[in-house]
Amino acid sequence: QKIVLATRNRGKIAELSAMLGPLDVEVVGLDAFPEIGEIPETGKTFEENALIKARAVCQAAGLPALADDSGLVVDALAGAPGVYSARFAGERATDADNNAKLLREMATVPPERRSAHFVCVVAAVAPNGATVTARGTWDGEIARKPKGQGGFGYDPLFLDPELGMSAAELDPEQKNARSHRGRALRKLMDIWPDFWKKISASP
Ligand code: ITT
Repeated sequence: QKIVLATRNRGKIAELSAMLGPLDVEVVGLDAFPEIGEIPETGKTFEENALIKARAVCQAAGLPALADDSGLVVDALAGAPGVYSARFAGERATDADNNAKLLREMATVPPERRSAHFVCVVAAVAPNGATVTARGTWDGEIARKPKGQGGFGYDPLFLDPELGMSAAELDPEQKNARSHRGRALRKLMDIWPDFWKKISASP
């Protein structure tokens, strides 16, 4: 059985692919479906957006699809950038643009108010309508300057207080073991057999 990974974010593709090994499914990338264009993420929650992406790709590809909607929630910024994390500095913003904006907005925030967390919701949808979602979070703090070369997105600015390292300083296995995406994926794996049974059932 095949499943389409409904994301164009290379960082997510690397992390999700590495963790999907145990599921005994063939993971197909969106590259195999050039006809699938931008999917408007109109939801107000991570759950809504993950489902929007998984449903759109499932319908277009005619195969089960797995989507990830994720982002950084910063307490001192009243939860921003949240579901707008990819577009924090504008519609075509790069990771560097977004990180620069985050540093600017946090410039005057004292150490004791720099708490934040990452959120990841993964959603899988099958052609017969079977649906499953799982959420993971990762608590940390926003650094004063970027550290580390690994990961993607806001990783160089996200400090894990227990390790005293940024997410970009962790190797991929260490990051997956602690991250919002790793936690969401492990929860998904727990409920996967049930979902897979529903996939083969008639609608
Ligand atoms: P797709 O919709 O194609 O999956 P996207 O990058 O637009 O790709 P999102 O809308 O879910 O995905 O935005 C998530 C953003 O949150 C992402 O671009 C990063 O900036 C940030 N983010 C999510 N997970 C992260 C992680 O593990 N480390 C660093 N930043 C992360």
